[in-house]
Amino acid sequence: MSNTTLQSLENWVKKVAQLTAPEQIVWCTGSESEKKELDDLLLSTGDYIKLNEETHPNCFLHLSDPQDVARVEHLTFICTEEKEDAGPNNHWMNPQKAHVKIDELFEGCMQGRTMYVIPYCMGPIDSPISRCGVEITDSAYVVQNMRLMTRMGTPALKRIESEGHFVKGLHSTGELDPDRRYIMHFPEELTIKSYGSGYGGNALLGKKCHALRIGSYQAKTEGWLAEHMLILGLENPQGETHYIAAAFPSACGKTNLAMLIPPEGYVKDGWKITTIGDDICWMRSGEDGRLWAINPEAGFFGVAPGTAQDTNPNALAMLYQDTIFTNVGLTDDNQPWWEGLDDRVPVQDWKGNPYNPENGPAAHPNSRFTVASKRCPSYSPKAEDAKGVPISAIVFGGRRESLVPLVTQARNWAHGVLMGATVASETTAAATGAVGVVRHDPMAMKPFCGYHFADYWSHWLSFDKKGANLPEVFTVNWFRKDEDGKFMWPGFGDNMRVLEWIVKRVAGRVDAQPSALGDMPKIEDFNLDGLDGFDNEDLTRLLAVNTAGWEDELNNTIEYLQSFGKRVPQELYEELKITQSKLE
Ligand code: GTP
Ligand code: SPV
Ligand code: MN
Repeated sequence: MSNTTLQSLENWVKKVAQLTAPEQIVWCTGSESEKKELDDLLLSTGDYIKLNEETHPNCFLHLSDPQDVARVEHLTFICTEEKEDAGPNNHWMNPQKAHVKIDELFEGCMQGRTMYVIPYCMGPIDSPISRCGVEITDSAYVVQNMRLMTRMGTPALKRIESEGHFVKGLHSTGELDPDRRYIMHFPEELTIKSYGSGYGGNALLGKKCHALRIGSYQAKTEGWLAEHMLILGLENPQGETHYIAAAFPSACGKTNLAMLIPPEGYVKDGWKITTIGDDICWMRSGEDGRLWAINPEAGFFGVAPGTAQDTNPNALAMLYQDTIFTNVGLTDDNQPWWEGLDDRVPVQDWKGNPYNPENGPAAHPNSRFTVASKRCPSYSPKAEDAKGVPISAIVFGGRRESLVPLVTQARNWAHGVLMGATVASETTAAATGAVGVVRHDPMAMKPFCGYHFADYWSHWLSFDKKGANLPEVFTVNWFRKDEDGKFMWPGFGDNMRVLEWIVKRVAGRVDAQPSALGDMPKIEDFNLDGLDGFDNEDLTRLLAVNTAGWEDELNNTIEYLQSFGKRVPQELYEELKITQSKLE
């Protein structure tokens, strides 16, 4: 009996089985009994540690190989026929060579293992914006994560069969040897091959590999946008909701902003934030000229450290049930624990060793939780809406301890695209390599754009056409530090104050203070009520433009843009010149 009516899928699975030689093949349906069986299997193999059933029912801890705890950008390749199409922003390999290289690793790699076939849909099953894929993997842990992160199983398979096409993703954990590890993308073949890692973005192929790298390539070809953005709904006391999409690099605050709970005074006045997504946003122009967005994911793969009652209570509330924790510490009564959670002292660290602060943190800095979106108290029913939500504002940001002001509004769309293209941010533990180094991360897509950045910027600019009713664009920075290395802006829930100004600007309810970088809040329009230890003077400092510093930054930006060669749209240079002349 065949497993699917789609011959191309059946054939591909057969071909992969011939290459990888699994002991058995399981087609995932997404059923509850299948979930239970795999949980039991993972417990029996030691890949899962059962957490305290009273405090954390149906929650599990997985500890990765210590050499496999983050994305590996130096082993991630975009394999297009022409090298130039991948651009200087990507590592490139000739597709024929890449297939040979990685297929050698896949050969016989599933002997004695089970091969899981996971049909999945990125986005609501009935949305025209959604796209489907099939991931083949030999990791039951990956299956359980995909179960939470995507709409997987029979409904997805049905959609794939009726559409007749899908993104092919082949994954094996292999030997977890960093020297035998590659994450390869073949955008022109809508294919992904990932070998040698079981972690996050390297292994859950629907996420960064499909929804961003392959997705951005498809988006460019078909006229839409696949972005590394959260989506939130902001309801004001008048009952109007504005949807905001915001791009911050990995581990720079998307999950936190997406689930923000406003300060007390705001809640009293009737302000409310709802969550559509925390990591990825697919947008396209609607008939009304606006950009309409969906969250292609169905779950959160969020950073654990720093998640606490006073920073992100909505996130914490969803983590007491049906959650997979990866690489966090354990308390003496088997509860998950990470730095910043509370003042209990854990007994076990993320390597499974007895906790000793001299060996470093209990939780790995990139330790994560995986949980279904519907468990989030602020999750919006609009996230399930097939047509998506209309975006009023796009926000770009990064982690910058100096120079970049709290908030700036772009003069127009082209200036907004420049703002996005010139974001630089301090690196974090979300990828292997040095942490805290400032690097350019345009639109927070440096590790995720599946093609040449210059073409990507042209694509962004192309949305400014007749009939378009585009979002306003802003830049923010929550991470300025003072001389003592302390964050100057309280951040977290208080970021609401910046969002309020943003939606008031969108609605034309408030004036702005022009600056060389763009429009900024007038001090008197910015709500600081109830904010202890932060006054107008502090705000003035956070909105100041350091002319000399910005002259350097812009010179550096020009050099950066020039490194992308002739394909860079001239409009970006023109906008940059305008900013430079305003600085003088
Ligand atoms: P990815 O899942 O890697 O894409 O990360 P993300 O962009 O969703 O980042 P997340 O919200 O998980 O935040 C990463 C880290 O930044 C956490 O340790 C947070 O506690 C911290 N953080 C988030 N928002 C703020 C803020 O407003 N101020 C400060 N100081 N830290 C923040
Ligand atoms: C990121 O690094 O931006 C993440 C985590 O969201 S991962 O899924 O590993 O890419
Ligand atoms: Mn991310």
